[in-house]
Amino acid sequence: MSELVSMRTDGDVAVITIDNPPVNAMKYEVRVGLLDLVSRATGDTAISAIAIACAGRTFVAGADITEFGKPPRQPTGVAVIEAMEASPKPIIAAMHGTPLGGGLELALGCHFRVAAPGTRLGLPEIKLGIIPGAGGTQRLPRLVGMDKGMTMILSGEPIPAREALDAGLIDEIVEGDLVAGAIAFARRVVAEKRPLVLARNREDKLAAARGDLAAFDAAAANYTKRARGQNAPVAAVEALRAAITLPVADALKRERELFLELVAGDQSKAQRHIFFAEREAAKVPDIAGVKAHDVKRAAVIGAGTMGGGIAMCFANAGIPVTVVDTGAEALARGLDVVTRNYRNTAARGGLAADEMEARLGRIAGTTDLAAVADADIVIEAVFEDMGVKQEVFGRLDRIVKPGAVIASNTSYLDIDAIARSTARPQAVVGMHFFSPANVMRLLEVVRGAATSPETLATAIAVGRRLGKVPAVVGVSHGFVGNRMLRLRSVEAERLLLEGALPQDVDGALTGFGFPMGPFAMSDLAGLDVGWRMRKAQGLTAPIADQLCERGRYGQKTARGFYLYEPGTRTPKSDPEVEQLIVDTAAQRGIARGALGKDEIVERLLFPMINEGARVLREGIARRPGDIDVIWVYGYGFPVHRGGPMHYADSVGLAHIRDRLAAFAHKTGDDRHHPSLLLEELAAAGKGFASLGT
Ligand code: T1G
Repeated sequence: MSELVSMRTDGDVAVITIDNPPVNAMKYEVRVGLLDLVSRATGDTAISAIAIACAGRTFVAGADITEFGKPPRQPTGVAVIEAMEASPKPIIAAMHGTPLGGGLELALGCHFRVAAPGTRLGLPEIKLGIIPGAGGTQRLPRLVGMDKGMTMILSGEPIPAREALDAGLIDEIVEGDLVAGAIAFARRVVAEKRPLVLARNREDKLAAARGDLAAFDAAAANYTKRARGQNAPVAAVEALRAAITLPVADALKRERELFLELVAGDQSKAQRHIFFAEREAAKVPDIAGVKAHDVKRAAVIGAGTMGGGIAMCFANAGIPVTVVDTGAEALARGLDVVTRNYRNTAARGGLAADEMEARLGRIAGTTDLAAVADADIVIEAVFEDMGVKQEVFGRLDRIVKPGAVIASNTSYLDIDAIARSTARPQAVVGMHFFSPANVMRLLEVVRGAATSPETLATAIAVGRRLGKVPAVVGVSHGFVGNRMLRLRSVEAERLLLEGALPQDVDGALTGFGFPMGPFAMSDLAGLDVGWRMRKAQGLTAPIADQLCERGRYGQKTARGFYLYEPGTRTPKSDPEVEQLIVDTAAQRGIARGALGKDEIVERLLFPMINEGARVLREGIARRPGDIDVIWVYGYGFPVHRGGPMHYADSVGLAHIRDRLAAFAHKTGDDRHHPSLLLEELAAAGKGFASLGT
């Protein structure tokens, strides 16, 4: 018997309720309780039907992820589901909130499923580097068909109740009291003697896929070609293919084998690390319990690319936002880009027309700064220059109402210096969005020396409301992400002089799992952006600077490190660039030689990991996991490697220390010298994980 699962009866209907806050994860005690009560209700002659529901904010949101990697305890979720499927009495799942993973699989083991409006149902296991392991790959496509089943399992994205009803995943949407609705549904099933057809025995929805394996393989290839070295998508496709090629019992067995292999693998360990690190990154112990200000209105200063994207975030979250720009033309241009972005999304079917109009309706434009006086939060996104930002903050200080948060979207500059240009530095914080701001999930929240706990708590809460992953960092040039990126960029240029070509360096990183390499990324962002920044800081990049002097700014000029055919974004190598690299190396007396993929990866990642260790030691980042979350959500670090610090532990810090020492000897670059923290941990045979997540 378990405290976490209870049963009551409503006439001849047994109602089993799971109550395991915060998300009713199906941990061992829940499984024990469920199996016990389902058996009891099944054996009770006074009971004609069973409803399974959950207390709290959601139906079971999956297996308990904290149990993974530990010795499995019986009964498993599979055993509980098999017991339910053996029941001669109808079992109805009554779902609300987010029935996900093992929670939805539990419901798929029931005879019927009803849900409250607003329920979002999914199998997100792929995001944890695994596949559904309790029958989801077999039962879901049998209810919704292979196309939808494949989309849900390979994307890991949940679907809303209405869509689930239309697809046959649920049998009814219950308005009002969910459990009462489930009991009424159960009574109808009994009264109408409806046949108890298990999802696992449904074959009708798979007939089409069975008849066209080629179509299945083609659809599956669309997913696996984007796997970038991840094992789970490939395994998910194998399990789904088994659904249309093997008897269900064999296919279920194969699914379980694949699941157990993946859950024990390094990729899932890395992705589970990111799952929990993402939730930790926004936790700041010394402001625990501090109440965030309520934000009803927002304002964005600057209608450029970042300003427009940030405004879309607020509009998407239902928060009215005023965009201010000094020039009417710049303002109009910025708002046009926003409108075009929404229209493109709507045209691709990613947004309903009425929702698009609603979001556009929440965005107002003005050239009058006074219009932001009653905003609860103001985000400055003007030109990346200290003087310009201090001037803007000085003016905002005289306009914005007391108690409002004034944030800067600077990606490098000193938040304390910006705050000192106001009389209320406690209200100033950094909110560093990543481009495109309406797409990228990371938000570096920069805590200044004077930032008050309320201001920080508000910035974090707003970040979450905008659907971002907030990570709190301290003040340092480039904060955490860009500070580490600088090391990688310097090394990438150095590798060109030593013998690599842009496509070698980019290929090594995409082979490692990044979506794009440093040179293709620079061409996308525009080489002139970095050039301006370097000039302002008195820094150089031997090749990039010369490309800019030749007007090669990347995609926007169809020439950068690569060539781009008109209308394409496909990088093509350019002999002119290769000659420039060879000539520059010769001028600097650098002998060029062969560089292997592994050496290139080490040269790019180890110096930035070393800088990450410095960032930790200085307290600019609180936890190694924060750095991992920043790199996974802001810089495309492959999630199945867990971010740079988790990856470093998988390689071994002693190896990294030794390689860095060799790099330092070769390059003479002080930044290559193993940092103190790295030295200490390596000497102690420890990893970054020993510092706590
Ligand atoms: N196991 C353990 N802890 C969990 C958990 C889970 N499945 N889900 C959430 N938590 C913790 C989380 O760490 C946090 O803790 C707190 O609950 C609130 O979460 C066999 C094997 C449900 C949409 O992948 O997506 O089933 O930080 O902050 O924003 O096939 O949590 O407070 O200490 O995220 O409202 C599949 C994972 C598992 C869903 C709620 N299920 N969870 O979001 O709250 S694999 C998932 C979520 C599986 C089977 C396989 C979200 C949420 P703390 P939160 P939220």
